This record gives sequence, structure tokens and C-alpha cells, in this order.
Amino acid sequence: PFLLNVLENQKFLHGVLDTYFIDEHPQLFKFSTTQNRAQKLLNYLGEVLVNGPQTPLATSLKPAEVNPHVPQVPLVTEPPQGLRDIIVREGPAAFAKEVRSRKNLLLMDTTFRDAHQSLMATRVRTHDLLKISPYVAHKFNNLYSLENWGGATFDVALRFLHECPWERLEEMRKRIPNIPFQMLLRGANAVGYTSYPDNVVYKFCELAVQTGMDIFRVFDSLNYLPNLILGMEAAGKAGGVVEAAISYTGDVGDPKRTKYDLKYYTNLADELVKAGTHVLCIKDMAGLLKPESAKLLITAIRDKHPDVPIHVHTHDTSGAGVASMLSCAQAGADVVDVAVDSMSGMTSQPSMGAVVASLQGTPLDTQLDLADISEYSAYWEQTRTLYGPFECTTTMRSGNADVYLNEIPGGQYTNLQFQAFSLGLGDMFEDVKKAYREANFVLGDIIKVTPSSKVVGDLAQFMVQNNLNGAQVVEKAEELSFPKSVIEYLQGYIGIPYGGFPEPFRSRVLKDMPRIEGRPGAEMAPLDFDKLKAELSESHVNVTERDVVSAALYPQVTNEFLHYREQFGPVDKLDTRIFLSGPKVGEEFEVTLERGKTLSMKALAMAADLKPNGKREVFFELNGQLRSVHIPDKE
Ligand code: 3PY
Ligand code: ZN
Repeated sequence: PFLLNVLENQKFLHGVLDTYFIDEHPQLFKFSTTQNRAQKLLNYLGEVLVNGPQTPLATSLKPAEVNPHVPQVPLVTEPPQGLRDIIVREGPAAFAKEVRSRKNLLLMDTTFRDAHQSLMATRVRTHDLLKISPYVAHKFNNLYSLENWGGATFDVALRFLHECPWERLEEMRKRIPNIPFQMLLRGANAVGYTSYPDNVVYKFCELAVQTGMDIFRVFDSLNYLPNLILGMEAAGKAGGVVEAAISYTGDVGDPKRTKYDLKYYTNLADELVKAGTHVLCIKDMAGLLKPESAKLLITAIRDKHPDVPIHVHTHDTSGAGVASMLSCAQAGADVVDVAVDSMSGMTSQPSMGAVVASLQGTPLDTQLDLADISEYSAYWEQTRTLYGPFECTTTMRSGNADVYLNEIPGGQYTNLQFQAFSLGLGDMFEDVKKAYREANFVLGDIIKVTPSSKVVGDLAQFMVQNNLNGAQVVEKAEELSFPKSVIEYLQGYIGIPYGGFPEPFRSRVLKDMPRIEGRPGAEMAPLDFDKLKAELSESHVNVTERDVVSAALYPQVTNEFLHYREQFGPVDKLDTRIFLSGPKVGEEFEVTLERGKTLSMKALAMAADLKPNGKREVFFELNGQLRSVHIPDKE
């Protein structure tokens, strides 16, 4: 394959060149792309072998040496029809009508997104998602949707997995044509942690629909209506199904928690229905919705909006998730969220198998098959062990009903716990949880979900580090140097909390700092996409529209991702264990670059001596031929 390479051309090698040489022999500069990609992957593997894991591993647990069994489906037959066919054929409104008309309970499966975001630091790779995708298409065609994109997956894919989130979406779509895909859109924050110019959110949604997305769950971290509506409009204009979400906090069944009462939620539901949402979501990101409160809430919304489908999201942090979802279904919810059994429970979603089994033979019967669920679960049970280095279960052993006190969202709960334990401060987690509760009240008893949850978490950690309680924080606010996220929240950078900002705390912290009075994005100039593309093209070749939109959201991360891909090639094609910790010496393995293009690789040896230039030579066999790479040893 390298025969056409300029380095092997006699005329070139002997220096008999005229100025037209390059123009006349363009083919000499075309390396075979397969060879090129293979060489880059060898560089990557050499890097891992010489310098260790290229994505920081969070714990000392190693990826297991398993090759997960993939249950097979007949690839020649098309998967059976699913609800996506209605979206494609008749559009979002017809889809919503169909969902509402179903008598049985529908499920969204979060295994591809929130489950691993909450249990394994969002690290599940495209490779493992794609392997099980045909099975999902064939056996789970009755799902309302598969949640497989958005939230933290976008950032983590680019930043830690060195893979393109758009390509992930596109490839899943090829394998799953029938089930609606669902993503989590943080309203005006898109899939980031901050406000963006409006045209960035619009462009992002447009490209998401073009790449295969169907349903947009749109939320705002303060339930701030202007931010929510911006996200809804962007998703709707792109042609997506709009699923506006009310983020849930407090307890509607507790007469003492008066700030977020039934009236608050039904009013917000009215606004979202008025704004044209196709589906209404209750997003219980911390898992605070107890079964009896669920009944109150769903009944109240159902009574006011008999024609709008209701979809409920929760986390099983306390252990009451299954009971709550059953209660929602009985009170009139159309759809609830579950994760496959082996990826469920604790800070993830409640178990699919448990919900399905509980409703069998009742009018709400989901019609899903427990044997299929069991095979699907077995795949993830094995696959999960590949991600040992990111397992929350290294430190977390059970659910914990103290979430009703601290109200920490599922994903953040695991993070905070993990941080405390990895510092060797198990006690600190108890302190942080207590401080989190107090910090919430200092900030005005706010809705807590990305990014407002980070504000509360940062303040809580600040309080623990400085040994301050809530009253002291308010008292000494003028003298303290608060975390940046806290200051920006008080300035209005993420929107306006229900009931307004806490006073006198806000004035004491901000003094004469500037404040944003309305929707933060409304004050931002539109992003110039052409200019951004030109800038990216200065340091990268073949910059695509996808790269430009990624860079609009995550400039630095995208720039690094593009460099990484240019240097190391399609690392997303490697098996997860090999990607994370490299092959063992002598181990043979295969890498499928695309259908019909499989490389056979073997790591042979690593030179004991360093070269004078500080590089170490690593030897491989690639499709039976000896190859070596020279890797700068960073030791
Ligand atoms: C996210 O924003 O990523 C969430 O999962 C919020 O619940
Ligand atoms: Zn969630």
C-alpha cells in the first residue's frame, strides 16, 4: 500500500527533481488512508505503552479482561417498526398524539446516556454502544425512546474519549432506524455549562436533527422560563419533538416546603403547554419524587392537560425509584424512564426489568419481554466491567435516602462522593452533604441541576473547606472570596431563580459588580460561524460543520480533540480495554476501521534503551508485518 509513496520513488530519492515534480505526481503524496490510520493508531498504542493511560483513570481498578457477549440478531432483516416511523412520516404532533393514545405504559431507556453519566462518569464509548445497537433495534422497538445523547456525553466524548459526538449519533442512527432518539438539552446552555449566543443553540439543534436526533428534552437549571423557551424554539424550529421539562425539587407532599408547591408546578406546566411543547416532562434529577407526592403531582397536571403526554424522569438514589415510577404510571403518566437492570439503581434510573415485571398482566403492561431485557442486561453487566476505572461502586455500595435532605442530583451525588473518597476523606462527604443543604438555602432554595447544582456544590465545598455554616456565610459575605460559579450565579449569568435572588446575600457578595437583568443569551452577539471555521482551518485540515459547532460550544476542548485525531487517528475504533490501558505484550487483537477494513495487530516489544533523542521504540506486528513507532518517553 505504500508503493505509491514519495519516499519510495527513485527520482525523488536521488534528488532528480524539477519544480514540476509535485504537480506532475500528485498520486505520490496520497498515502493510503487505511495505512495512515493504522500508523496513527500504532502511535496511540505506543503512547499508552510508554507513557500510560491517555485518558485519566479515576480509580486503581483496571478494565476487566472480558470480551462481552453480544446477543445476535438477524442482520439481513430490517428491525420491526417503532414510534420513530410516526415522527418521520407524520411529524412531532402526530407522534405526541399517538403516545397519548396508548393505554399501556411506555418506557424511555437511559442506558446509553444518563445511566452511565450517573454511574460511570459518562465514560461509555461509542464502540460499546454500537455493538449492542442492532439488538436494541430488533428487541426494543416498542420503546418511547432511547436516550443516547446530550447532557454530559458531548463534552466527555470530545475531552476524555477523543471521539466525535456527532459521529456517535450518526452511527447509532444507522443501526437503530426505528426507535426515537432522545437527548438532554440544557436549554440556553445547549450541552454546555454556560449561556451561549442564541444562534449557537439554534445551529446546534439543527445539526442534531440532521445527524439523527428526534426528541429534545429541554430544561433550564433554574426553571427560568425565557431560557426554557429559547431551547424549545431551537429544538422545534429544527424539526425535533419538543419535550419541555419542569425540573422538580422539594416535596409537593410536604406542607412545610411551601416554595415549590403544586401550584408552582401546575403554573409552570401551563406556561410550557402554552409555549407549544409536544410532550411535558417532569425531570426529577435528584430522585426526590416520592410515590405519594408523584400521585399528587401527576394527577394535578393530568387534570389540567388531558391531551398532553406526560413523561417522568427520576433517579433511584434513595431506592424508591421503581415505586415512584409505578405511582406516576397509575396517576396517568404516559412514559417513565428506566435503565437496563445492570445499569440501573443507586444514582442511575430505576430498573427496567423491575418496572416491566411489576406491570405484567395489568392494563399498563409495557409489552416488553423479560428474557430480552435479561440478555440486554447481561451485555451491559459484562461491558460495565471494562469501565472499572470509572465505577462509582468503588466507593458507593447502596442507595441512600438522605438525598431527601440534601437534594443532590444523581450525577453530582456520585461525583461529590467520589471526590471526597479519593481525597481519603470519607467523612468529608457527610460534611459536604450537610453543607450542600445549607448552601441551597443560602442561595435562595433553588432548583438544582446542571449548572445551578454546580453553584450549590461549589459553595458547599467552600463552606466545608473554610469551616463555615450557612449563617456565617451570609454574615461574612462581604469579606469572603467566593467561588467564581457562585458570583456568576448571583450576577445572573445562568438566569433568574424563582422568587428572585437571595438578599441581603446577593448585594453583599456583588457590591458594585455588574448584573444581568434578563435572559443572559439575549445580550450576546450572534456567533460568526464562517469566522470560526476560518480560524479552525488555520490549524486543522478538512474542518467540517460539525467541528465548527463543537468548537462554538467547547473551543479549547474541540481544538485539542482535532489535534488528537490528526495525531492518533480513530482511537474510538479500539476495544475499550485496549483504549484505556493498552494491549499486553504478545497480545493479538483486531481493529475494525470500517466494514471490510479490519486490521490485525500485535504488540511485540518495547525497547529497553532510550534513544539519544529521548524516544523509545515500540514494535508491533500490523497485518503480519513488522512495524515500529518512536515515542517520546515522558518519564
Ligand atoms: C445534565 O445536565 O447532564 C443532567 O443530567 C441533568 O440532570
Ligand atoms: Zn437525570
